[in-house]
Amino acid sequence: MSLSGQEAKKERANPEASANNKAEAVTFVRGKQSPTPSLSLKEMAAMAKKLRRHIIMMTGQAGSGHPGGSLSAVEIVTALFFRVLRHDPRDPRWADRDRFILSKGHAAPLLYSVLAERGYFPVEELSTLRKLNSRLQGHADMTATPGVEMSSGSLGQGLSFGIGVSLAGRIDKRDYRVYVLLGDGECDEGQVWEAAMASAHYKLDNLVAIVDHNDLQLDGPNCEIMNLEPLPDKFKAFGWHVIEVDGHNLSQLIAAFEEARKVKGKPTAIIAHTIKGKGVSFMEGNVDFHGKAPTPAEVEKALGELK
Ligand SMILES: Cc1ncc(C[n+]2csc(CCOP(=O)(O)OP(=O)(O)O)c2C)c(N)n1
Ligand SMILES: [Mg+2]
Repeated sequence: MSLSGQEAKKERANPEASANNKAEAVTFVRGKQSPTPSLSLKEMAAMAKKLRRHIIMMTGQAGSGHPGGSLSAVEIVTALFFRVLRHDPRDPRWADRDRFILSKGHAAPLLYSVLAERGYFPVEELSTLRKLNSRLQGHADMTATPGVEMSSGSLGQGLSFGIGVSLAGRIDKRDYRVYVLLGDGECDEGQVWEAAMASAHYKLDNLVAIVDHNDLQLDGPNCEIMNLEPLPDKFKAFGWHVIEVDGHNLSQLIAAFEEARKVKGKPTAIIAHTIKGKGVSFMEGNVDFHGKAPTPAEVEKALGELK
């Protein structure tokens, strides 16, 4: 059952009463009333598998879309949406919510999967991906879909957008945090580095950039198309606190987000080393599945591997 914004506000005013009425365990993050389900690592790993299944089924049914870069960032969004973010799916525009901005907008199936599982809209709606009149288009639309913070798809813009949201929080004296997910190929865009420079200039310690460092972009390896390395040193040189993690390790991701929370006076970049197509043998490290949907036979095979 979904609650209206008004009811959701009432519940937040009396969180204990509402928590008692819920089957799920509720954690109150940073002293605020955020119904964040406290999933164990094991439950989060199961959730990650579920998201991968959604991504395969959605792109398979649509016959188009971007499975590779959606699969590589599954653990990143699982950690964020099921452990880190202070947010309330019943009230997507809550002014104090933490913001998750998908800059690599082609990974919309990833965003839709986690939003649906977190309760922003029904899971059944995922099957409408890329269909006429669906609110789940190939690239996300912040005016149509609850939980989508930015309309993205044109690469390179999300970090700049994040700076605006982060500065607004400072001006409004709100303590929300801003998380921006970038692709590594996306970091070829000059705008990313203008934003990197500005984030450090404004000492945006409420801003975290996560780079899904899967070493591949649309049609080949980064090192052949535009060498990014040494990526961590580049962010450091721009004045960022940098953390490198295995982007498929939920404990490392959660620890990195906690570390970022404690950093003062500078933004944090989490370089998440990942595998494009992670979880499906014939998609892993295979650039062909950047922007190609699995065939019905491939869907079946992939789902068989994701049991
Ligand atoms: C400005 C812009 N240029 C080109 C594209 C086409 N495009 C879509 S995805 C992509 C590759 C992105 O690679 P990466 O950021 O590494 O994404 P991932 O590997 O996570 O899928 C490109 C070039 C685009 N969406 N926007
Ligand atoms: Mg990439």
